[in-house]
Amino acid sequence: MTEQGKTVYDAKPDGHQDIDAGRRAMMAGAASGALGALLGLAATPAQATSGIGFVGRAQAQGAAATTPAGAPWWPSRWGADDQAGASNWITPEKVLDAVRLIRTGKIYEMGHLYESAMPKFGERSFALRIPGGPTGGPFGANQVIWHDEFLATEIGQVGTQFDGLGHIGVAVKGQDRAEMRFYNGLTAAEISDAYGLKKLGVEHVKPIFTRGTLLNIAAVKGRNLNLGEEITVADLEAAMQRQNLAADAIKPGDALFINTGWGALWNVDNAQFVKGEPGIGMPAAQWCIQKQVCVVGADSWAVEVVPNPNSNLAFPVHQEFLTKNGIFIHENLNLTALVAENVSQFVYVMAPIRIKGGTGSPGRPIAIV
Ligand code: UVW
Repeated sequence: MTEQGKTVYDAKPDGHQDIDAGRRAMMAGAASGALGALLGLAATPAQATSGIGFVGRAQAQGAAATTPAGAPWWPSRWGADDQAGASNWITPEKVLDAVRLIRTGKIYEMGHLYESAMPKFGERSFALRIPGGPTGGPFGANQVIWHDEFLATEIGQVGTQFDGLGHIGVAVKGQDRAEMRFYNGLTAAEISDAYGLKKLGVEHVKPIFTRGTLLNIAAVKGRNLNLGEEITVADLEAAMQRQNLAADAIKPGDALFINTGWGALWNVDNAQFVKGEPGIGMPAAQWCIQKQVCVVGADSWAVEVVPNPNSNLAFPVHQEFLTKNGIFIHENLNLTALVAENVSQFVYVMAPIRIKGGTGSPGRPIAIV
């Protein structure tokens, strides 16, 4: 609803039960393309071709009370100007607490190789070229030669990727950029720019050195999880019990990782890997938020269940974590070595690359025990 030209949001509690008819129309409209098919969004042929979206339907009904993702979520707990989100948890005290988990000094890789053959979401690409061969030289009496690489890619959104706060938002009023809201309520009108985000770029994320916990859900189930299989709160708690982790083993500012077994498809059946995935749903996401974690990661490309069991929703956990709570998402992790050695807790180290205006970061996350 608007009041003197200003949008007013009802302070409804968080949740997705109150999706109105306009929103359903929006999701149905989105379902017309290949992405809609991937997400399992259903649309009648008439809806799919009508172009009826959230704005048109909502205006027609005089609705638009809350945001499509629930009540407004800004200002953030770290202040109205914050752009670092849950990386604010990483204080010197937190680092010293994490260090106590290091007993042997052994380091585990948590990322995959970056290569063009890796599975990629949608039409994303990764094209590496070494011009020349060698690129330069020979020069000087010493005949120096060198190689450079040229890389064309969605640098923060391919392979093992750390989603930043400018990656995901909520279109509150359809195509109105002044009402496309991101973390801290920042709008697309304020932050979007073809040459890099003006705010919420990944350069604002502080280096992360914290306690990490890996919950092996595949071990709880005794099998790798299936496409579209939702990980519940009961699954997370069963994994904690199975791994002899106390109920308070995950502390504020910790990172949480989930092994689904979906990673077994990486570079084995890439078409299946990106078709959908098992992952956490909204109740499990709320569980993570209550634990006040800094990062949630998994051996899958979105961490959350795709398609969502509620066929009206597309990537709601992304919005819940990144947009509303400033919690980072670390995707396409390689958890094989940690799982093989039954490692439950470790130090997690990830310093996102400071790509000015970037939506995310590649990197080489490690676990230390
Ligand atoms: C999207 O960008 C929609 O997904 P992801 O963050 O999993 O790459």
